Amino acid sequence: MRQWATVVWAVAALGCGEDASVGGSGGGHDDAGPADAAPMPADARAGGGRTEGAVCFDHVECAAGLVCAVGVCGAAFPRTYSLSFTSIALAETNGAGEPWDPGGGLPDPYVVLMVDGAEIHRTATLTDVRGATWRSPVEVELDAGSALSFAVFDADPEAERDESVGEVDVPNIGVVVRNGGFRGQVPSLPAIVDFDLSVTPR
Ligand SMILES: [Ca+2]
Ligand SMILES: [Ca+2]
Repeated sequence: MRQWATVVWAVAALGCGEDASVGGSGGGHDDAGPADAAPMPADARAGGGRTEGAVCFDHVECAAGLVCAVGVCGAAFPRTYSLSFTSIALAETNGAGEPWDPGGGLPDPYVVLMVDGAEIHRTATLTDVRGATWRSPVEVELDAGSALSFAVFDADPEAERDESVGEVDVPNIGVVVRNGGFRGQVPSLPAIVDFDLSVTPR
């Protein structure tokens, strides 16, 4: 049986500037697997009751199970979404508390996005930066059972392989699409100070 890591996510809702902290609970952490987040409550952005086809400006105005896509409430799934891993901020040292590069250089981050375990996008690798931003959206069809995850790496061209900073499972995709994305911290991965994955319906 899968065990959830004990985590607390700080998630900012897109478009309205609100911050919502969601507390998680659970048992031990499976060190071999990706970092998990506790599922957010399904009614986190339950909000309004506008039905399919109604005009909208924000997902929260649409009834549960719908998103506001190009100004009209429509079924959240299945639907094509634009995913964009827009930024990451890394700590001064890696997860082991050591310098990112032999000799003390800054990290060289890139991020791999996955749906159901298959890579769908890889950002460019940026050199010697703790804070990275990208503009490289990718479109992908998601359904209610899609498993979205991402893996963060520090490129180490002189090493045998790039350094894995961590892998994160995105919880509760139905809530994430209505929040417009997934962002915050990964308490079980202290080397990741902040990240922002934007999810926009097409
Ligand atoms: Ca470097
Ligand atoms: Ca490096």
